[in-house]
Amino acid sequence: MQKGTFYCIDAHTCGNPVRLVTSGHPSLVGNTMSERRQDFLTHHDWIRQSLMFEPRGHDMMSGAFLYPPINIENDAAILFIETSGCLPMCGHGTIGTITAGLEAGLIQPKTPGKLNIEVPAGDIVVDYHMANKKVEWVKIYNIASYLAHQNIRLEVPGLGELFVDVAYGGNFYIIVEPQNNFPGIEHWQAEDVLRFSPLVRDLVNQQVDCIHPEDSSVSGASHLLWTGTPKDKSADAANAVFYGDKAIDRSPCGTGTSARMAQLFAKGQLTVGQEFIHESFIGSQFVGCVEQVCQLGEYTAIMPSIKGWAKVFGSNCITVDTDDPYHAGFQV
Ligand code: PYC
Repeated sequence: MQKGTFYCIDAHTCGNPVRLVTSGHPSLVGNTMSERRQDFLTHHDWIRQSLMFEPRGHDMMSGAFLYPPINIENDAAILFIETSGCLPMCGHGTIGTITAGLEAGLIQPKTPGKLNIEVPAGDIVVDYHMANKKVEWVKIYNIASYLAHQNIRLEVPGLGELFVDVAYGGNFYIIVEPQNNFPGIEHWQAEDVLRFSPLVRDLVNQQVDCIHPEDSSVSGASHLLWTGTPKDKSADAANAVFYGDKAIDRSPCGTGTSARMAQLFAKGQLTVGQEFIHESFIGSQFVGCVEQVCQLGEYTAIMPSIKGWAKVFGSNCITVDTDDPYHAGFQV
């Protein structure tokens, strides 16, 4: 039995995949994209699993659906899908979705060069530049980001004592800076990130609560951001961002960069208007900036921006048919 047929545009943002699904959208219930995200997870999650997990996807697979905006003043809404679920916000996913959506004519901007976009984490503004029908860059003015916890002490099996911070940039990030038992990401291999990240994540979630002050459906430290010295001297810092069960972001990670800037700002190491060039695990870069300061509940937060690029490299039509024993996808 045919469960669904999904046309997709495949792209990558600075090396990390973005599969923009252009047909087969389930209609979603809810007054906000956050409520619609919950509705998707409750009633339609098989679509995410079939399109993101093996054999149709892989550990790093990440994608999105474009929807009409709930508020007609806005240009579009995005629902993110990836191996670990539906993220409240995804920076590389937004850059890829906007690039693919504009190039394919799926987004009609009310004002050329500027878009107002609804995502589950809130409303964001996007600037972009297009030349010869190609999007050259996308700049996201992201949601309010803040440092949630500082200096949490952990005892990590196989590693020892570790001190970490937790900051929010659209997802909650555990940020690990170089210290006694972590020499910096430039001295680690991918295997180290994959081995220790799930252990650190479990320990942090046992020790502290991470709940968004305005949306309790956004909770739990889900991502890790291991920091270090960049390979390229033009960058300010390097990272390896771990997400899902086995993924290291190939892009510098938009929500991770937002969380990192919020952490550095709160510690007096970044100021308003200052650029922050973030290098990914494979050496690609995003340019971040602390745009302004705001209040989010009890927290002093920042409004960050992230600028990057994406390339569309193909399209496909994926069928999900129950005569395939692996139609629901699997993870190993
Ligand atoms: O760019 O925000 C991001 C992101 C989240 C997970 C992978 N990339």
